[in-house]
Amino acid sequence: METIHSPKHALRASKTELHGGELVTPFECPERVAYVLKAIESARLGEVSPPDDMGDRIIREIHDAGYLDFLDSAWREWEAAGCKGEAIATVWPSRSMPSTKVPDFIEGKLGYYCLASETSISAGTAEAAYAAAQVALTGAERLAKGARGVFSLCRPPGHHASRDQFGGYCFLNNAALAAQHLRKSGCERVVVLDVDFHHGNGTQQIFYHRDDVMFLSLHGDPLAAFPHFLGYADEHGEGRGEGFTHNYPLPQGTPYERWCEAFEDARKHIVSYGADALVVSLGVDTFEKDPISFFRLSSEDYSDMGGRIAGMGLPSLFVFEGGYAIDEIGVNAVNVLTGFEARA
Ligand code: OKP
Ligand code: ZN
Repeated sequence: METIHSPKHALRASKTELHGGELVTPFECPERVAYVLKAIESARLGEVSPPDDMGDRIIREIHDAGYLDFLDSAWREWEAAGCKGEAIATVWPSRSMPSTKVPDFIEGKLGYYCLASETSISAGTAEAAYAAAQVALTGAERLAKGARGVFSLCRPPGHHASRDQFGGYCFLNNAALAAQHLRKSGCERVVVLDVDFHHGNGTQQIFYHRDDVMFLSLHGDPLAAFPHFLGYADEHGEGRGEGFTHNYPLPQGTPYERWCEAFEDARKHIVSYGADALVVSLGVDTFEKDPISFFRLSSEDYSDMGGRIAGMGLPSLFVFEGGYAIDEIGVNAVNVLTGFEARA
């Protein structure tokens, strides 16, 4: 299987994550990609190629223009305001002050365009996010040209990024961009299956009113797990999108057997939808040793997961999302891909 990868991911090297009331070194760090590349080599998964520059046409279809301008200028404006640390949102248009005005000053803009404050904006963040988007779009293009399986080794991740908000380590929604590119390249129906431990709130929001992209997510119950405010079982889509969103919130300690029951239900929806292509938001933070998550999958389980995904018989693009147990992150991710290839 071909991997698409850009060294520009390293431009995203934030030094601070607001975690437990402290500023810690972010879990979502550049070393994650190094470990995955090492595992790709050890497993002889296949070629690692740079992305093409696919431009910003699809990015502008998925994301809000004001939000994209904000991402481009946020770091400059933060520095110009004399701030010493990285850019962290501190005030929001929240339930009791639901303004839709976009403030002029960077402090207000940050709150307007941010959905969770653990994620700091640092120098180079926008450039890295743009490179990750190109990695996703290039993978989608390979699929559109006939590939059976492709791995877009995106970093930073994307599935928490909505049309106009960043957070949860995500800035541009790589999986949504890939799905949209597939739609514009001849696929009538596309499925995004999100197997990251966290609910893909951004992807759900982006496609919530659409029937041409089905979104399904298996994740830690939002009552207990980030992002807390989306990802419940009663969210099924709206308008034309009614019936095209499916959520599987799962409890603390979920083992692979329980995860598979949810997967099999999701599989039935995917198969009866009659999709032309599948985008997998591939996070491996469902791993038993993940430092910020609470499922119990083992390294071997990921091989089986890849086989099950292959069993649906769809051209599949794997878009990398989370996974923070970095010693095992590479083996776990690559196990999904080799498991896919063994049964594809
Ligand atoms: C990104 B991805 C912990 C709360 C914030 C953010 C998790 C983002 C996960 N103090 N956690 O889905 O792997
Ligand atoms: Zn995650």
